[in-house]
Amino acid sequence: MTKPPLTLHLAAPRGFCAGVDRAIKIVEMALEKWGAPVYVRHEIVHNKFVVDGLRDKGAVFVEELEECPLDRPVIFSAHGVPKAVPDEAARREMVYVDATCPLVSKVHIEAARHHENGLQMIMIGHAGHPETIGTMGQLPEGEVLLVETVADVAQVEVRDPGRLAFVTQTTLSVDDTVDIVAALKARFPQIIGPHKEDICYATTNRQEAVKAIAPDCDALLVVGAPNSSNSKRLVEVARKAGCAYAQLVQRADNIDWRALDGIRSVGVTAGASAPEVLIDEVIDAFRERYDVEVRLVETAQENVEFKVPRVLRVPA
Ligand code: 2E7
Ligand code: F3S
Repeated sequence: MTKPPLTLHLAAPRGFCAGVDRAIKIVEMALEKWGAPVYVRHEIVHNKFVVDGLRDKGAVFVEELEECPLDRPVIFSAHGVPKAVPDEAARREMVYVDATCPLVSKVHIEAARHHENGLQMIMIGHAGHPETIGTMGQLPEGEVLLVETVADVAQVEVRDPGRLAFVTQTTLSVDDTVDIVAALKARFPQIIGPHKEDICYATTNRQEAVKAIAPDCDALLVVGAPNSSNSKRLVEVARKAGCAYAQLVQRADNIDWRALDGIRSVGVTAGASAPEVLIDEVIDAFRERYDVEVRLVETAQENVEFKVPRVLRVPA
């Protein structure tokens, strides 16, 4: 039986970013240095395949520091942690390693600097996400107010409209954030902030690549996890850019083939926490059913790399 033709638009950049790469390497190095078990507070990155692989090597994933024994090392996930977490680990004299993405640490430092200058902070982010919890947790309770939408900006109650600064989550929708920042500046003309926002290079580039392919795709699949903020944003971007059917898939066996019935083109991309093997798996699944022509669409080249410490240092 002949297979129907299918053009597969493969987005680039896609998949692992520099912060994810570094965080995974830190866990692997910790396992080499200290042996198993090594504890990891929260999924090191939001991907089941990555987490399961590290668990097989001896990593134990927990949500709270209290779940870790005092005599084993603990690693903090790439998303960052509230200041109280390393403080508590130090108080308990635990060995800990911080795998927070350097681009998130930069936001933490900015927030602390504004606070020292007496400014109240507004964070643009998603409630309950670990990065938002970690960034807000850099400052005392009440010093960081959260806004998620343009509507929230109208409601937020600040101490002094003349003494405000803002930071953002790194994985937001670039376009939605433009609107929220504009609303903040309209209501609080003196607000201080980054040049645009704190959305990272990887988030920006993956959204741009999706925008480039979405209008040509009958369907678009984003390889990523349901708790992965940056991956969920890629689905939204695809829909907004004109692709009627955009879905998150964890791996090939998640694909709803019936929903794809009759398509002649498909887009494939992956969130920053999804390993390339899962993208290959998805492409192979299409090859089994279609006569696939892969078209790579590269909208940016990435050469960002974050140094992984050669030796894991333990805080004094
Ligand atoms: C850390 C940060 O693990 P992810 O899916 O995380 P998000 O934040 O998108 O849910 O992706 C990698 C990553 C992205 N941002 C890790 Cl702060
Ligand atoms: Fe860092 Fe951005 Fe990746 S904040 S972990 S480089 S998605």
